[in-house]
Amino acid sequence: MKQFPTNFLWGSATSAYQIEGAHDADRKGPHIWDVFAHTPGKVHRQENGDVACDHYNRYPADIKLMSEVGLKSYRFSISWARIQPDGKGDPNPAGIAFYGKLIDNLLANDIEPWVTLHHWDLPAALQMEDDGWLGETTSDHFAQYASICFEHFGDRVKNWITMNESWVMSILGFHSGLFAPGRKSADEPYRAAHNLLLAHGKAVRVYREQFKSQGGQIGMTNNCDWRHPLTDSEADRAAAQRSLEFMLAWFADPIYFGDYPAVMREHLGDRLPKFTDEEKEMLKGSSDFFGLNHYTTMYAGDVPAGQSVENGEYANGGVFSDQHVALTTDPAWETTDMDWPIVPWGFRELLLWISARYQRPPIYITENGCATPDTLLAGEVDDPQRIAYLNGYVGAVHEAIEKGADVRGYFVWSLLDNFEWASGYDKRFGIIHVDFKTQQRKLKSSAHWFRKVIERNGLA
Ligand code: PNW
Repeated sequence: MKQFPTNFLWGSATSAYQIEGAHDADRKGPHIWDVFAHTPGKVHRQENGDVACDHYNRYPADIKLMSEVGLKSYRFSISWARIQPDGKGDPNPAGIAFYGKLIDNLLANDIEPWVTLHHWDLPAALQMEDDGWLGETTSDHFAQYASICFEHFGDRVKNWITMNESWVMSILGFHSGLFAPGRKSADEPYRAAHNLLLAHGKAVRVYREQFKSQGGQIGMTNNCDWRHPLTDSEADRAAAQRSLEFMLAWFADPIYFGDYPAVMREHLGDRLPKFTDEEKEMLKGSSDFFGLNHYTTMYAGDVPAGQSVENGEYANGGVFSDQHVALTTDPAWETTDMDWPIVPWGFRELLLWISARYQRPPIYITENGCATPDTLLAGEVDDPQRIAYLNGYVGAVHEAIEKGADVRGYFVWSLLDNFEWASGYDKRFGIIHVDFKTQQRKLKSSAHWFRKVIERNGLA
């Protein structure tokens, strides 16, 4: 029996746009994902989050299901455009009321709320008027919005996450253009990332200066794959290290050390924005915990300077060329429905890498999970692939804890099948099946498996 620490937190995670629906209810303003999804050609089969899981109306029933699974905590995100329809100014009472009821209902069911302030759904007005995350004023607006949330919910919410996956927002939003706002640029990802970091820093400053008495904790969540050296050569080992620094240390180094990794400053020169001394001071030590989302692993191979990596299988110019790294996978690895390789040991390696680099921070796994193509058989979803994935990855977390990492919680992605961004509704990440036509829910076999893990506080 693999037993986890007594107070280990077991939960599930979602985000506002992926589950809420009610896209224009109660004065909610449009955000960049509303606009992006309604732009032809951006989302698989032209799907969108207008209705999604209708969680905005069905949250009480969804919380009952969480109880049934035995979840002790629930990570969800607040939609900024419900709180401030144009991203600025006075709060919208209906938005405050909705999240207030959600939080109260969770607490009444003994489920601890973990709240993400920004899971990609930037109010569209800020995109138009302030140039979104490329603009210098958006981070101040974010701190204002965060302050409203602390003021209205901080008496009951003790765990705050400022940003979800700044890497995804920067790279998929500003390099590949696959996600909102759909831009394709070599330099903009670095500028967007810079403003996301400043926004995080400013929100944390507000929390610590004005809401300290609430006694909560606040941090950032970043996503990272494991990057394994393609060969044992020194060049490939350095390439894997570089790749991790370009993916994770890009965001974590400023928060733990006050500045970007040296290797990024060297490779990028003036293309990488600089922090002032004051900003470095503000950022250093600005997370009470290390939020980590993890899904997969790839090999990293060295690409000598001057040689293009445009043709690599996964490496495709811009930020990937900047690193001089080519990413590949092992064809023998099984993959999920997202085509992401299933490599549990990579999770252990990544947790140990984080633990070593940042002096053993408290880590919360704020997302881990997989997409599998579910079919209903006699009304039931048996999803042994998801159970095998979760069993392997939760096992890897256990190994990392045994080897000294301070991992304190695990949130499965996701509670419900939901709107999987550019992939639409095809990709099913939930431990609870959702029929999007009837909005019926059904616990999958992975939910029953997870309930047992939670009850035993560990793996059999
Ligand atoms: C995360 N990548 O997204 C998000 O936080 C969730 O909203 C999402 O549903 C989940 O993971 C599954 O995709 C990611 O390309 C999207 O590396 C893309 C990547 C990583 C995470």
